[in-house]
Amino acid sequence: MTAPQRIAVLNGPNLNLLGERQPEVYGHETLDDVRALCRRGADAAGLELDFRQSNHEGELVDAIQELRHSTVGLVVNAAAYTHTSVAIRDALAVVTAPVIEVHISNVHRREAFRGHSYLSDVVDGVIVGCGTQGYELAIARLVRLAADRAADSRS
Ligand code: DHK
Repeated sequence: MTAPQRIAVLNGPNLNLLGERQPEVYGHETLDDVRALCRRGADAAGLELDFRQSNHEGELVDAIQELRHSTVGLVVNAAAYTHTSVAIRDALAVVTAPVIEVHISNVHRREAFRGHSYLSDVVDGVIVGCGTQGYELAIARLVRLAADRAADSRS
């Protein structure tokens, strides 16, 4: 029997404070609410969920390296590191599974420095400004890509 397939969701700095942090920008849902939302999407597709958050760049790099061959898809909200981290970009470039970058807020309607992402051109898709629903949309996309890949490998 093959092991259940896994989808991973990585969250960067300050996202542990969702619900408390600038609710006018990030909304009222907590990170646990986001985890539950992701779990529903993964469960519906029969996938395991690996959901993590770190405030530390190196820990995020370690997590991406650890997950690089072991997931069917990766959702990443690198938060502020999106706009600064060549290290996270380089780690994501090695991931073999599809990666979707998510931002809760519409980064293009905020300070100019948030308009640039070091990650967007090494990932497969980007979802911004859809609130926490962006995670749900990202998981739906990864499930679809995994199904397409499975169908391709059978043909
Ligand atoms: C989250 C953050 O913490 C910010 O640093 C980014 C992103 C935007 C979000 O919208 O999810 O600029």
